[in-house]
Order: sequence, then C-alpha cells, then structure tokens
Amino acid sequence: MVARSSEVRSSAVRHSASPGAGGRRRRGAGRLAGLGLGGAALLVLLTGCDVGGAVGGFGWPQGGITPQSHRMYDLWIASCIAALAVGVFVWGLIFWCVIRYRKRGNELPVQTRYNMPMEFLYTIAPILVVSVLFYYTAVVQTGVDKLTKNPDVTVEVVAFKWNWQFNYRDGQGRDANTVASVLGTSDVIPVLVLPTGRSIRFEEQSRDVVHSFWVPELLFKRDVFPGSIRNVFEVSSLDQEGWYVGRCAELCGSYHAFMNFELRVVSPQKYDQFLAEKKAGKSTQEALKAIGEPEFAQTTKPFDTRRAKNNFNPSDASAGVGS
Ligand SMILES: [Cu+2]
Repeated sequence: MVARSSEVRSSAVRHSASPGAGGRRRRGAGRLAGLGLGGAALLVLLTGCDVGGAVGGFGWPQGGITPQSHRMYDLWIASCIAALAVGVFVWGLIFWCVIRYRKRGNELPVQTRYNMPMEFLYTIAPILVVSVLFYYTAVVQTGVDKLTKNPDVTVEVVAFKWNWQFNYRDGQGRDANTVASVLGTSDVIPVLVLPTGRSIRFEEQSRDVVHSFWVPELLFKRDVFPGSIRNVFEVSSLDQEGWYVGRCAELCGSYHAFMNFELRVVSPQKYDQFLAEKKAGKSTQEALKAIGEPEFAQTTKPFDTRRAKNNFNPSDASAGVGS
C-alpha cells in the first residue's frame, strides 16, 4: 500500500512538471481563439448581416419599422451569437476534459492549481466578454433613448382606463398646444396616424394608473405613468407604411385586454392632409376617409365587453361614439 501511494505521488509530480507547460499554452491559445471568434461574430452581426432571420430572430420579434428597432434587433442577435459561441467553447472544453482525463488508473490527472497564466485567463476572458456586451448595449441604449431638440412630429399619448387619446402637438413639453386629437371609445378603436420619413416624439402620460404603450413593430414598450411624470421617447423615422396594432402592455384593470389602438403609418402628404382635415374640425373617421384610408381600425376591433349582460346596472352600460 505504501509503495503504491508513493508511486502515485511521484507520477503526479512528473505530470505537472513536464508536459503541463505545452498543454497550458495550447489551451490558452484555444481560449483566445474562441474569444476572438466570438468578438468577430459580434462585430460582423453589428454591422448589419441578418443572420438572425435564419433562426427566427432567437425569439426576438422581427419586422421592426424604425432604425431604433433594427439596432435593438441586431444587438439581440449578436448577443445570442456571442453567448452561443462562448457556450459551445465551454461545452467543448468540458466534454474534452471528461473524455481526455477520464479515470484510467490510480494516477492523478495534471494538477493546475496556482497556474498563474491560466487563472489570469479565467479572469480576463469573462471580463472581456462582459465588457464587449456592456459596451454595445450602452451604445444601442443611448441611441434608442436619444432625444432631439426639434422632432418633426410630436404626439402626446394619454392613457386612461381603458382607452387612448392621441394629441398632435405644436411643440414639445407640457406648455405646447394640442392642434388635433384622436380619442378612442368603447365602440371605436383610436387610430394614430403618423408619417413615414419624419422623426416622431411620443410624450406619454396617464390619467389614472400605470399603462404601457406598445406597438410590437417598434420592438419596445414604454410605460405610461400618472402624476407629473411625462415619459418621452423618439423614433428617428417610421420606414414602412402600413397598419399596426398597438396595445396596453401593463395590467391596468378589468378591461386592460381591450385597450387596443391602431398605428396607421402613411405618406407625409397624406399625414399633412389628415392633420389639416382634423384641424378643420373633421372627425377622425372623416379625415381618414378624406385621405383615402379605411375609416376604422383594420388590425383590431372593439371587444365585446358584454357590459349590458353582465353589469349590475345595465342602464349605465352605454358605449360612446367615435371622436
Ligand atoms: Cu392599460
């Protein structure tokens, strides 16, 4: 027994003394190569290659219609690729170690404690990966949250239980004036008409509880707060005409699920005409008809709240009319 344990000790010493240095160098080089590949993939993706389209966007919604949504999408795809690259590298190392250093006898495997180059790599590699991800996240977030001094269009989004009002403003901030307004009712979905190719500022506020302004094609949600908080964000342009459903994304009460609206992206000419019609006193439906657009929302419809049937006081269950 004694003789065997001394053999184990001496063989362990032999292993750690001689072939360890070459192995460490190879592993260090492999780790660096993996890191380099991950970084390269991140850079390539951030320069605009739509690799994510082939994999369903890794679960991220596709079809964004603003430059901001494209940047967020690219960041998500790049982060997923980087995470996968690191994951594959680590899984590879794990399985390689499991197979290469499986127990073959009573010899101890190579001992690598206190190996300074290796421990330095263990520390530096994750810091590098996190730093790169942090840097690009900060850059994209700063870009997405950027506000300009003079956006082309300013819309005040007013949320209330359980509908929306959109006020077209002649300037920014509380002191600006509303020049036209769209109000949703239980019978009519509010249609927010906006132009392509112009920067748009959304200034949000709530009349009661916290709501959340969400158009999936903008690829992000923005909470709408009551009180003195005015949540403001901008999109530098809407790039694609179309009809897009908008929703409240914050559980805000009984009829939260019915709190839909429609974003109608039209040409700048149509938008100007729509605004002129509204300023002239036309209703939203009349103004939509005047610019050759469907009068009512196409992507969603008012929900049947069945209030008349369910309400304890059916006489109070009247629904409003379109604005
Ligand atoms: Cu809501």
